[in-house]
Amino acid sequence: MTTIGLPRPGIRVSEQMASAVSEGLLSRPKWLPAWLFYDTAGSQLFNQITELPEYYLTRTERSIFSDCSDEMIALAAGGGALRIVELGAGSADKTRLLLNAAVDRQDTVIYEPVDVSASALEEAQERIEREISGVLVMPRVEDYTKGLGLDAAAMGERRLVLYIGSSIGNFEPDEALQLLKNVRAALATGDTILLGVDLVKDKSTLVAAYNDAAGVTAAFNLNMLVRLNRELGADFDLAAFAHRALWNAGRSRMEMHLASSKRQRVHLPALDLKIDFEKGETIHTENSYKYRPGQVEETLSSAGFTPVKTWMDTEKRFAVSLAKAGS
Ligand code: AVJ
Repeated sequence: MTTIGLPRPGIRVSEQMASAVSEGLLSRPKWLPAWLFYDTAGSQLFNQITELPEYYLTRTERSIFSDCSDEMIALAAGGGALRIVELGAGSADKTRLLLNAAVDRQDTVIYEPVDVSASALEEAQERIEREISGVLVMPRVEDYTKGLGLDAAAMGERRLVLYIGSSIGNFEPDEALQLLKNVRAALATGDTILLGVDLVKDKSTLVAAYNDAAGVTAAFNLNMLVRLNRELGADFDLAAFAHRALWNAGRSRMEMHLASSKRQRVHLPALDLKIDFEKGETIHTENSYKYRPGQVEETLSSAGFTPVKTWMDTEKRFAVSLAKAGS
């Protein structure tokens, strides 16, 4: 039997984490939110994923930027000055290509990374101001999934919002649309968004990208349980859960799950919870939606943007779409 009671005093847990974990593990099927991946170890594992041979997303998007960033920046600027907002603090190296292109066109570029993590923002600010002269970093500690507040830009200055890396893929289609509508509402007519999305492709390429031979993605997925063990005093037996990656064609998404290899009970003392697992029962940890070519532009249009141009690699693995905030 699964029970829930009052959180045990003595273990400090954020309200957000406590409610997400108890809601998810008391649901059927069980789930945990993908944002839980990104503690310090998980962020390092994600950086390793981006360098794996099977994980084509990061290097494909980077190659699109290295070929086309000048054109992207010119179209976004439209002859004026640009200010660049990034949703998520950005692992910098793709963002750097765009910032360099902007610095080539104007003396100073204001870069506004938006992230919930103040430490991630500090790191990004330090690195970017050191590496690219001419960029002034103005970080914003904000949860952009709950709306976006931007100060008025200077006269004649346009904003370009970067939402790259297929981050939007973690959201359900209706949530993704709402997020883009919120971005539109924070912008002025003529401002632009650059959206990077992963595209539908053959199943074996997709599955390999989320189930690499070196096991880094498996470690990334299992790290969620390591985190719950540490932060909630839970007793997940890591050897009794296995990484699963599967392509859900009907919903056009890659899914990650953790499957229990036996019937077992897990205790989460910080939440005063006991959770039972059947043999083979799974915890759904992530969805990564894959778009059809053309679907990105449709979604942007529905959110109040006018598509300007979409760039893809020659194999049509990944798309970067620029769209203008309509009047
Ligand atoms: C950071 C959400 C784009 O969905 O591909 C990588 C995270 N999950 N491997 C993705 C992830 C498994 C990644 N995003």
